[in-house]
Amino acid sequence: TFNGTWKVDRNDNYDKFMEQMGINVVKRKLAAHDNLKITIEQNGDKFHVKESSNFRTLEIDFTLGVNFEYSLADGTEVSGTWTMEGDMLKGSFTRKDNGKTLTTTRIVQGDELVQSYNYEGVDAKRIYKRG
Ligand code: MYR
Repeated sequence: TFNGTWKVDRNDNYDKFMEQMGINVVKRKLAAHDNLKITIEQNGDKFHVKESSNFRTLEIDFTLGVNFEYSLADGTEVSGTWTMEGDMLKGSFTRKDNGKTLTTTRIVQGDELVQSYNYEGVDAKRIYKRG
């Protein structure tokens, strides 16, 4: 289950990924240590996610398979969907500024939540622990 509060523990190739996203080095340095914490509440195909970091706090609701809008911490607007494939959440989000697609997955592995990201050929991961 995805339910619970998750705190980022470590990143894998996240700097390169953010660079591919066009984020400048100053913001990347801050984002690498953003203290991101997400609280996930799943009820069937409905999700409520609370996000807090050094940049902001926000809450978002989405339903699997239903398109929604989201703004990344740097203000980049995307729209897309999460779907569930087996035990994995799969997200596909299109940037409004350039039409390019960011894909992401979430899976619980042992006591960790692993979120992977892909944008224009660059893969990254952020790994969370329960907190
Ligand atoms: C949520 O489930 O937490 C809300 C929807 C998230 C959709 C987009 C996730 C991609 C975030 C990428 C951040 C990378 C910034 C360069």
